[in-house]
Amino acid sequence: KEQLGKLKKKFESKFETPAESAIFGKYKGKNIIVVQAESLNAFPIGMNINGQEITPNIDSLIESSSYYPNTYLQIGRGNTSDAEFVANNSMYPIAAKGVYQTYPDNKYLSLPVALNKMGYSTSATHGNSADFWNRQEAYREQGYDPFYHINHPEIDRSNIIGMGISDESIFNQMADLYKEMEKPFYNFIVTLSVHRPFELPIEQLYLDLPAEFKDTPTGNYLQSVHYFDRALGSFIEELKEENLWDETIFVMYGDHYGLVPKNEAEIKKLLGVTFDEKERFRIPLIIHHPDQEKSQVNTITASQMDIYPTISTLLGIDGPLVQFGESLDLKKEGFAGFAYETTRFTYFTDDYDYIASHDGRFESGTCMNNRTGKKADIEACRSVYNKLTNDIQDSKFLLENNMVRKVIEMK
Ligand code: GP9
Repeated sequence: KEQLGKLKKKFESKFETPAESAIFGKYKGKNIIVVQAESLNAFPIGMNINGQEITPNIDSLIESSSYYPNTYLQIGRGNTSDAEFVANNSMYPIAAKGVYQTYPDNKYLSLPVALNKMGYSTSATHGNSADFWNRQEAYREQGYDPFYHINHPEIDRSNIIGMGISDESIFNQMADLYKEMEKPFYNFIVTLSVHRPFELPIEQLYLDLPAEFKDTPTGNYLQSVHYFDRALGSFIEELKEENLWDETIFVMYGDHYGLVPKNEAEIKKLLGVTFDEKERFRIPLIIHHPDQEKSQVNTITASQMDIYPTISTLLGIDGPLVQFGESLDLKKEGFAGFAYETTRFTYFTDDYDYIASHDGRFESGTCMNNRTGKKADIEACRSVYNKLTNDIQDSKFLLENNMVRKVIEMK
């Protein structure tokens, strides 16, 4: 009870900031479409090979959106499903088999739950079977209904790439379904076509890559990312044609890395990119506000758990809410913290990175000064480390004891 009281105060005081901000509620009542892009890292964004843009549509979306190029993934054992959880709940995913499989029946205060209370229709879309990552079960308490999956009666499953319905087809079908959807709506789309081993049908290999890329994981990955980019471009066009674009907050981010550590040498050789842990964890985050015409590139260190607070601030969702992340329109100190076993308590900030040690002791970790690229005195990393360990413990406590909603609702 005492711990709950403390946590309640913590979230209440955190919430005062968005409530007092000038942008709080600026886009109240607008639709929201969030695209969680499968296996999309940030490094291909803006890349050009032999005069061919890898992501021409994402590049042009950035030209009229807010772009956060230093955003980091925060998945745990639930991989794609944990990215969904983190972005929509702003909590650390500490769970033995991923949050959707470990705590599907908890009561949550996720973005769809909060929006539902505000009269939004809230749906999720994923072109794979409903039970993958236990989504069918988990989506009930996450607040998505309906869930458009591969066997949903309103979904056409004739166009398949790899693990499920192609991105092009699912985007197309959703643009059609929006016409009849009760407004305002929130639709969360989890894409699928960019998935290992990144093998596309020959008709979808649109890029003409140099010979040395042929049959390499890197070449196949870039082809897949380019395919996704095309599908996304057509989707945005359709939203514009249906006059939904200016009525909608559109968010797109990557869930986790696609290529893996064993591809590091090949990526360096073909693209000149150092695919170390930090680069591997870096994903794109783009937020297009209704009527936004200008690009705003914000290089602050951000993370997937900042997505929900950013959206809740723009929409003016009433709080307090349980959110460990921060609204990016208000965030002053860059920060991304990690809770997965192998990276637990590692964090990145604009100034310092702390790389946790395997023995778990703070002193045996490494504190790096990002300005100099050199090792710093370990003490420079201590206070942020303490905050992160506290947040991870609080997140774990709330999940294990099913207290997310209770902590806010208790008197
Ligand atoms: C499965 C899809 C992929 O439905 O979300 O999950 P992943 O293998 O990337 O975790």
